[in-house]
Amino acid sequence: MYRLYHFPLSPFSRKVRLVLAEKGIEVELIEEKYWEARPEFMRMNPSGKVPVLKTDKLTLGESNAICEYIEEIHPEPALMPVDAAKRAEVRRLTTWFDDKFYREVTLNLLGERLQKKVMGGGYPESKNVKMGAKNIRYHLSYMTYLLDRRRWLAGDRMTLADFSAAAQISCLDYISDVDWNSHELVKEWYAKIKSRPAFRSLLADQLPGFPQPPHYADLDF
Ligand SMILES: N[C@@H](CCC(=O)N[C@@H](CS)C(=O)NCC(=O)O)C(=O)O
Repeated sequence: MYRLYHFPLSPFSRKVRLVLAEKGIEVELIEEKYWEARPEFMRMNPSGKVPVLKTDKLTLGESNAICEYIEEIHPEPALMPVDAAKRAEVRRLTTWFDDKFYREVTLNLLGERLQKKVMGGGYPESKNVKMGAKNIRYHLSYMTYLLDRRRWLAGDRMTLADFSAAAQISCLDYISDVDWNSHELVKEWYAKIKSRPAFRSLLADQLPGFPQPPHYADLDF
């Protein structure tokens, strides 16, 4: 039995939820307000970050450690290629979205517009929001470059890199910060991934005080 301590609009939690759902693994979701630093949660993961996966045998933090653990225990359907060079490309892009995209885009947009309010951390800093809005264009262009050459972000098969990207982008789509009209290939890619059964639970997420925009759960957005 798996239990996942998560936050609905945490991209890293979303990536793990997508991997579990894609592999058809049942999970009990426990919403964790990580900024409250609950002592029991801090004991489980001294970094104080979500997600944390708990099984009968272990308690594990760090989304990629969790995803690769799940991949090894439940190899089908595979989200990592067999070939070492292809696996390296998946890891490069997973890190791109978890690190670069998260710092340059997600923190500046979602962090300012939503996380600050949810955590009671004050008003959005407009210079950060502007920076996030500028940076997302660069990232969507890079995704377009990749998708012009490949069916999925890291190659011809869907991998963890696609879930890593979709997890970040779905959070920004929840606050209507993705300009779909200017990035047709990214829109097609997102429509494909969004229509997978694994995405359903993310599309049902509701954050009190932040209603979903109508297009968010619409598969023909
Ligand atoms: N590298 C971590 C990042 C997780 C992360 O930053 N989660 C955020 C929520 S989206 C968090 O818990 N932040 C709390 C903190 O940084 O103290 C992972 O991949 O799991």
